[in-house]
Amino acid sequence: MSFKDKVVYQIYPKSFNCTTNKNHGDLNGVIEKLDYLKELGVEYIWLTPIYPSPMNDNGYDVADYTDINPDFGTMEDFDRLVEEANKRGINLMLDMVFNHTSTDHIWFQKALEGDKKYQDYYIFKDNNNSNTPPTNWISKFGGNAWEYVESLDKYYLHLFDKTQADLNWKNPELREEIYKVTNFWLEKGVKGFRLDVINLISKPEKYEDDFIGDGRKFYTDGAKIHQYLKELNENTFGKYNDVITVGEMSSTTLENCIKYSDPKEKELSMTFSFHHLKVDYKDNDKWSLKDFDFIELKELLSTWQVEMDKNNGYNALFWCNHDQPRAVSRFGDDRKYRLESAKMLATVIHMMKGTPYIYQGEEIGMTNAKYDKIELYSDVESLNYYEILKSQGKTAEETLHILNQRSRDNSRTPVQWNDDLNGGFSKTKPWLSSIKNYKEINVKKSLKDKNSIFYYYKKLIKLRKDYEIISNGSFNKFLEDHKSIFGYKRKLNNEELICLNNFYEEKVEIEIDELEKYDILISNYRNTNFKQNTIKLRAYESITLYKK
Ligand code: TEU
Repeated sequence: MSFKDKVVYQIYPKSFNCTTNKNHGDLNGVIEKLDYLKELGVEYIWLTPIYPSPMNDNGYDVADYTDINPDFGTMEDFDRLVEEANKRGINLMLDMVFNHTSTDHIWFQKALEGDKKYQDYYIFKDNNNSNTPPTNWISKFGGNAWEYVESLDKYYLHLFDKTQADLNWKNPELREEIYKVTNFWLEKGVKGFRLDVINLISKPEKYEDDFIGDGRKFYTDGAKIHQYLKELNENTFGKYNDVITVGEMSSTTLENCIKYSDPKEKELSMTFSFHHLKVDYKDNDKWSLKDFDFIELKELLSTWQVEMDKNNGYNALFWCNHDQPRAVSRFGDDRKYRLESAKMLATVIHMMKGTPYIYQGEEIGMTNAKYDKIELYSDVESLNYYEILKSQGKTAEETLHILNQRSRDNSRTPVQWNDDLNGGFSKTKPWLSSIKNYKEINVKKSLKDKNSIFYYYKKLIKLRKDYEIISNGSFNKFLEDHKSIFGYKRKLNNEELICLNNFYEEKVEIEIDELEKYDILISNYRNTNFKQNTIKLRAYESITLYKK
């Protein structure tokens, strides 16, 4: 089965569409919008976690892997969703959080009661009267990564929130449980999995302090990771030839991603990596701002394109997800050139080799929330860092300014469906405030305007199906050192495609040999500025040329 000409749409159910009187979205809300997604042309939906959960990390703290969070609906709703999606040629991908569970999970609860079997499902370390955590590792959400349990006189490891306890993959019994869970969903007709921070599951033999970093070097792409993935594959989704998998790879390397996604290795179909989304981190620190480094951005994306392809790896392509600020606010201009820059950014990703992922709202050019009060933020990471940054001497105002750009809440706001109250998302006040611009930016308006970002995405999705060069052609760097254009070429047999994208407002001219031989495949301006062999690209202009 080839999935390489298909596009995935990510849904964050809590913020997608509400069909009850509550303040959050639900599964029926997804069913209600399937026709909309069919119109867009996507063939997979990735649902972020929908399982029972205390929701301290919005579902990434799973309390039961094989049930549905009653806030989102019932198992019947889920079955109906699979069926209704399938009727429209859409498959479902579920988000599996196998690095950790919620501390509300029955396994953890039994561990707390002293059950040794379940203690061995997690990573507990004796206190031994030391009263200091086993290592100095820092949790991804701030603070030390170990939590003390007085009743056991032990610490347990949590790389994320303290209510997200890391699982012990060394334990074969735990691994069997994970296979059971995966098979449960496969039997329900799920056709894909997104594996949350899966490259963190292989923990070290020895636990030691990290004197330079936050500890990640000891557990990222760990010694047994490839073995664990091969076994998971063999015991679960590897038995199906129509199931796709994408691993979320935190702080990974190209070499590892090649191995994770090389079909010969029988691990995963593709990987998400994040290096290109750190080009605006000052000193590699998410909470220190700087303008994005354009040359570095191009270099990273291009190198991953070339190297993954050369070595049989395969990329998941994306700018946006529920953890990232909106790309149009980050790399584009979300005011004057919102339309142009959103389309340009879309082109950059969709003309590359790999599987493109669209995050809800991206297809209409939704922007960052930029809340002006800390009370409006909800994400555990943002609230923790608000305190941490202030304790480091930043003023409340400075801290808010950082959250305006870096908070995960920026992209978690309710989808803007129309210009009714709350953007048509819900009748009651949503769990996270709608962005005020919903009157101008919404689905209803986009569907009425043939020039909208929505129809541009629709066209990109269709082009991938119609032109094999997009899914299969080789990738060649082009204009590598150019200060404002991100250009690349694709080749397949005698076909050639040139993708040109202006990342800035200033106009720029470039020369293309034998320009007259090319047609325009897609562009975000109505008419083009061609003169002999030169093209003048206007603000955020994107042009893709094609010749046969
Ligand atoms: O995210 C993993 C992850 O490390 C980041 O994207 C994280 O949000 C960032 O490093 C913080 O600065 C995954 C999920 O996508 C995220 O929503 C979860 O919170 C996290 O795992 C824990 O399950």
